[in-house]
Amino acid sequence: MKKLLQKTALFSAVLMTACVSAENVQNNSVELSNCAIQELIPGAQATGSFLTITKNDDTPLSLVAAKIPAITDHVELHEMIMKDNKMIMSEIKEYPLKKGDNIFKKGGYHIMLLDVAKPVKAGEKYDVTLMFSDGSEKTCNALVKTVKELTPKGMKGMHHGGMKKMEMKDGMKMDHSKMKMPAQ
Ligand SMILES: [Cu+2]
Repeated sequence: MKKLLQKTALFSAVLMTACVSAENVQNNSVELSNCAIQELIPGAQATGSFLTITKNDDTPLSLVAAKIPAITDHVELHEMIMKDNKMIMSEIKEYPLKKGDNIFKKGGYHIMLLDVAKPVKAGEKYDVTLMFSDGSEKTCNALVKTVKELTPKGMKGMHHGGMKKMEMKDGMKMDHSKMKMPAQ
């Protein structure tokens, strides 16, 4: 019985998703800029996407997911948190947008591309689609940039403590094997 209920719930979820994507409503209250994806470091299977989401009004809206189908089907929203004195990446289910600029950048909130099975090289362009809590979407065409280009200026000079560890962790295959999420 429990299994049947689970199946029914799953089926409803699939139906709801299908409805939302069929409508494909574009969100008019947000603008996307500085859309970028970090090049894939040889040997790595994960990288990040960064951008600025500018919210033009006060209506409550959260970023709930992102899609980059030309690169991978496994995309997550991530934040950086301090754990045991180290900066580590952690998945978030939603990001409530504030009015004005919401900045996703290396070392902070970011869109994580996992299980990447193809090269992603500087100069290429890929669509990044953001999905919001009201069922709407917004797409930007992101330019692939080098690690150096995407590293915030303040981070480069920091050679001590957690920031360096964080910089080294970002985008490396090793770290993602440790952060397996339960299947949803
Ligand atoms: Cu991440």
